Amino acid sequence: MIKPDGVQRGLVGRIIQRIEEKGFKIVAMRLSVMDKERAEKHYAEHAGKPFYGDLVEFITSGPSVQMVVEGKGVISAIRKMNGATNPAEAAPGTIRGDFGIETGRNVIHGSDSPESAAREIALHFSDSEIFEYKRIDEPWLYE
Ligand code: IDP
Repeated sequence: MIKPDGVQRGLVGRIIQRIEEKGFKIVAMRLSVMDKERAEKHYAEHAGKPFYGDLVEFITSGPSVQMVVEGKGVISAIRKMNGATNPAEAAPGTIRGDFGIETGRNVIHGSDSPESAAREIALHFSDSEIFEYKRIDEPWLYE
């Protein structure tokens, strides 16, 4: 997910470009303003933490881009591409390292396990919004 700060700062194109150029396939995508209920479910694991209220307020504050991205090793690769949660600690070359300053405005979210990906995909997309297709470069990406 490209968070509302990423959308407001005009970073959507550059972030999607990184994902596509890496070779990952976008199989679902939407721009929407997340409502409070969906945001609370999305971040349920953080409920009760001191930053939870601010996080829900921020994530619902404007349009964000939700995506389902597919490819071999995609979960760990995207988290590496996103960089450390705190942009101040994120390596240059990562999205947060290149585009962010503070943890509460860290531009992008990526699922951290197959289980959380499945839960988050089900929360944000219906089956009919997720597309199965071949990218023409797949034989040049996979041995
Ligand atoms: P992640 O996004 O790198 O997986 P998590 O620890 O799962 O990091 O935290 C989810 C999101 O909650 C972070 O991306 C960030 O937006 C926010 N967050 C986490 N810790 C803090 C904090 O200490 N202050 C403010 N926001 C935080």
